[in-house]
Amino acid sequence: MTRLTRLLTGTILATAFIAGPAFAQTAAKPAETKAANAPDQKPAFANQTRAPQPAQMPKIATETVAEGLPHLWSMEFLPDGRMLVTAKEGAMHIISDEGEAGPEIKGVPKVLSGGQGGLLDVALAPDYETSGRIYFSFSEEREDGNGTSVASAKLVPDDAGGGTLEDVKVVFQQMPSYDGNKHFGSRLVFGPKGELYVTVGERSDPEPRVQAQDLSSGLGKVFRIDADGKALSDNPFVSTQNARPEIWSLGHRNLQAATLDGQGRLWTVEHGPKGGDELNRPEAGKNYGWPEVTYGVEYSGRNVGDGITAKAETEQPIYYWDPVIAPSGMAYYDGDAIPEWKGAFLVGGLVSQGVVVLHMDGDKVAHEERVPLNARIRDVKVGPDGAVYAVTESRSGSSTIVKLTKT
Ligand SMILES: [Ca+2]
Repeated sequence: MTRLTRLLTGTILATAFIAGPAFAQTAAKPAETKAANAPDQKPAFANQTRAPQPAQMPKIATETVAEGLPHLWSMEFLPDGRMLVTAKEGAMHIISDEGEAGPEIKGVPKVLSGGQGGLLDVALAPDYETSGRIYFSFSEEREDGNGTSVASAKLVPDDAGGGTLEDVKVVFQQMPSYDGNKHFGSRLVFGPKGELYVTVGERSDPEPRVQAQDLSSGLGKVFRIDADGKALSDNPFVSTQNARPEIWSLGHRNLQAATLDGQGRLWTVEHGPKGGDELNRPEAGKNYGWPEVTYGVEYSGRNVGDGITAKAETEQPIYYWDPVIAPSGMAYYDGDAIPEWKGAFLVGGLVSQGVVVLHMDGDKVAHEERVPLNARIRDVKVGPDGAVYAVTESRSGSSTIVKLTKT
């Protein structure tokens, strides 16, 4: 060992020692152990990726509560405790308390279910108990291509465990249309004032994806609309010339996970490139970077654009994953049944085949925990009983619903 190396080693050791208290909690190992796709990229702050596992992790038991279901995309609990589910091919069902899918709900509009398209998210209107109205997003075939659209309808359940959608109206269309079958998003989340956040994708291909930075395009955005699909008057770009007034935030890739936190604020997890999935708390008018600024690399292994991970006037993700988890649905845990998870985000992973639990410290991630479920997870919800429910999907096109409880 040369004297210089010794000196450097000494310096590093000394630094690590001095920094000890600040990094004390990083003694626990991160859940992720696989090599990064972009090992030269460095996080912008501590715990922006590979946060350590928590010291205390609950023992989780799993129970399949429904199986043999069609290929589901999303799930929502009805006020009576039954589940309302969407199937990618374009069907909607109510799952009985016994875990049986009821007859197909009538009146669901035709959806484009090829590729990543289909019947996507479903959400109950805030006044569902009196109005019966639901909102759902889907890939819509259009004359000039296709795109993600949002419809509203009145769900009228029947005694046979099925029901009918009445007064179906498409209230919002992501524009422009594009002739592709990838990156449709989407999730629907009602905010505390009844505003509806709609997340979409940027349609993936090189030509449309750059429009994530373009305020005149609806690709790669989070939207904020009212119950009729109109822009809210206090949206950030209502007075910006040529901007689409429904835009809330920009620079997103493919947003398939979104939820409110305990303060009623929107959080999202988006599919990034290879090694670039990210957690954000989208704020009004802010730019989340894609495709100019991102962690990760193209599927080919090449840089995305200039290969930069930070730039002025773009937001750093609160957290990112390299390798990716391939996020689907997410939920905020405010139940009591699993106390260790109180205040955590639960994110479904398609590729990671389980639920990712993000323990927060304010608006930063303190710990990342993984619950392996050995199945692609398409959606995650917290039940009225405080248990966590994960929707699985198989490559052969069927789904189950798995209940997670603390043992
Ligand atoms: Ca980003």
